[in-house]
Amino acid sequence: MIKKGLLVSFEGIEGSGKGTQINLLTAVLKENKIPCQVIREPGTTSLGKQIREILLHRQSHICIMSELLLFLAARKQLIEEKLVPELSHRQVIILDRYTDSTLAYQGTALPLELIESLHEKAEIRLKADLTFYLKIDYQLSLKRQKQRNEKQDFFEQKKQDYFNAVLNNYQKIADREPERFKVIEADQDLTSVHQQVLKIWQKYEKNF
Ligand code: Z5A
Repeated sequence: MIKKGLLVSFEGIEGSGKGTQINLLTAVLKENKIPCQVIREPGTTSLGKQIREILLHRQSHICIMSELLLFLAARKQLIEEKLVPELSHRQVIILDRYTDSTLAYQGTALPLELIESLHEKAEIRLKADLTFYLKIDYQLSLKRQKQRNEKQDFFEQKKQDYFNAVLNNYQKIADREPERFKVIEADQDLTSVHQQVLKIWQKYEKNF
């Protein structure tokens, strides 16, 4: 495949504002006539939707390795069915979560090296070109979740220790890959967070 598109992902714990900031960035791209689309992981392909339902609203125990393999199955399908064909066009594909989520979340129970080697074995090699990590702490995540007052899914029911481990894993990625994985302080108001995203995007856009 000749890759003409750009893969931009958003990461962060629940309520960090991924959906909100994706909408704001998409509006700017559209205003500037830059073709773009948003993809949610898992959940964009038909298989992905089914896997999302199994994982988020599980009816029985799923062991951690099966959980990991299900996320990978959804990702593999997404790459084959959607990302590879779409990236052959010049456009920005914005991913609401991608491989870093797996390292951060499933990495709370499994070694990061194992997760990376399974990606490699499954030939999931397509990496995000640019990632915005919306960094907030657990207390703020909880507060925003409560404001929404929605029924909690499997991951949202997890406790503080779990989310601190997720945050720790995100930090490891930030330390390891500062060029790609951009940390945004997301405990500020919507507009300030958007300005930070735009500043990074505008620098990056020049190479696109
Ligand atoms: N998961 C995994 O374990 N492994 C994997 O490989 C992958 C995923 C891919 C999918 O959740 C779950 O799957 C996820 C990890 C796991 N765990 N959970 N839970 P998801 O992606 O469907 O949902 P989410 O991450 O939980 O998204 P979210 O709760 O919708 O959060 P968000 O998109 O980051 O936030 P938002 O919807 O933009 O904002 C949340 C609320 O806060 C909303 O009312 C906003 O108006 C408000 N908000 C946003 N920004 C601000 C600011 N700056 N100030 C004040 N209020 C704000």
